[in-house]
Amino acid sequence: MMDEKTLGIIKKAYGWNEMQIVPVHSGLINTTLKVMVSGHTYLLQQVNTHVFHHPAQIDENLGMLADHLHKQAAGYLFTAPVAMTDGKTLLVIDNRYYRVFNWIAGSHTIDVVNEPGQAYEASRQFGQFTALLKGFDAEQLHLSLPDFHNLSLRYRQFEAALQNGNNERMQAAKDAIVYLQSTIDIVKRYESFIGHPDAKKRVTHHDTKISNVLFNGQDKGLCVIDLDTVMPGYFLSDVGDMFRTYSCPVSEEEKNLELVMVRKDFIQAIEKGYLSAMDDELSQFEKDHLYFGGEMLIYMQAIRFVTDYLNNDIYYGSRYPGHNLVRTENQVRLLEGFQEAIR
Ligand code: GN1
Ligand code: MG
Repeated sequence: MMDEKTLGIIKKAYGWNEMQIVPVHSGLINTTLKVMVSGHTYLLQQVNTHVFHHPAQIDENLGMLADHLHKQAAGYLFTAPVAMTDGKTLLVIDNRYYRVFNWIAGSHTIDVVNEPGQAYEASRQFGQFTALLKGFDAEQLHLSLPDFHNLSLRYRQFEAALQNGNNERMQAAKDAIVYLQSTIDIVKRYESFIGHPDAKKRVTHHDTKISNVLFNGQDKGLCVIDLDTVMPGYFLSDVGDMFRTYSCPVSEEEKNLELVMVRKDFIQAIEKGYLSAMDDELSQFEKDHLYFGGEMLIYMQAIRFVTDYLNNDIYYGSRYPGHNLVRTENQVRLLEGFQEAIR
C-alpha cells in the first residue's frame, strides 16, 4: 500500500519536512491516512484503481467544480485536493495514484444517524451541493463510474450472476433472490422515471452516506466529502441513498435483522433538509418520486450485494463467510420496512 519509499516521494512532492501518520476509519473503497505535518493535518489517500480506472479524470472533475464554486459561491466549503509544489493535485507513483485533502479543523463525521436533526443537516448539505452547481453543465464531468446507478444494468448484472455465479451460494441466498426478482417493478419504475421529460440530470454526489458529511461541534453540517462519484445523475440517487442509510438505526453491516427498521421522523427530516435547498430546482414530477428514490437505492444496494455474493465477493470483499449475504438480507429487510413506512 503506502510503503516507506512511497511516503518519502509523497513528502517531497508536497514539500513537507516531516510527517506523522495516523490510520483513519474510512469507506470501503479508497485507502486513507491522516497525516500531520508541522501542526497541519491532511488526509492522504490512495485511489482504488480497481474501482476508479481513471483517477486523472476525477482530478479534472474536482478541479472544474472547485473553479466554478470558487467563482459562483465564494465561501462555500469545497474539499478540493491540495496542490503539490508543482501545482498539480494528483501524484502518480508506479501506476498508483495519490492525493491529499485538508483536514477541516473542528469537524467530525458520524457513522450512525441518531437524531433527525443530523439527517436534516446532512440532507440539506447534499441538496445545497447540487443546488449551488445548477449553473454548471453537469455533462462536462467525466463519468468516474459509468452506469454507477443505472438500475437496469445492475439488474442485468444480477441476472448474469444468477447464470454464472457460485451455485452453493445461490442456494444459500434463495429467499433473497426470489424476493428481489419479485420486486422487479422497481426497475420498471426507474425506467419510466428516467424516460420522463421532467426528470433532469444534475451534478449529483452519488454516495450520500452520513460519513460523507462533515459536522461542526454544534452538529451543524459543514460540507460534503468523498467526491469521486460526483457525476451527472438523478436526484433519486442522493435522496434515495439518504433514505437508505439514515432512516434505519443500524447499518447494512447489522446481522440482527430485528434491529433493521425504518424511522418515519428521519424520513421527514431528510425530505425537509433536501427540499430546503432544492425546492425551487426540482420539478413536481421529481418531487412526486422522492420516496421512490429510497425504494430504488435500497433495492439497488440489495442486488449489488447479492450479485457480489454470487460472484464470490470480488467487489465488496468479505470479512467473514457469508458477509455479503448478511448485507443483502439486511437490505431486503430494509426495503420491506421502507415500503411499509411510505405506504
Ligand atoms: C461503497 O466506499 P464507500 O463505502 O464509500 C460503494 C457505494 C455503496 C457502499 C455501500 C464506488 O461506498 O456505492 O453504497 O459502498 N461505492 C462504490 O457501503 O461502489
Ligand atoms: Mg464512497
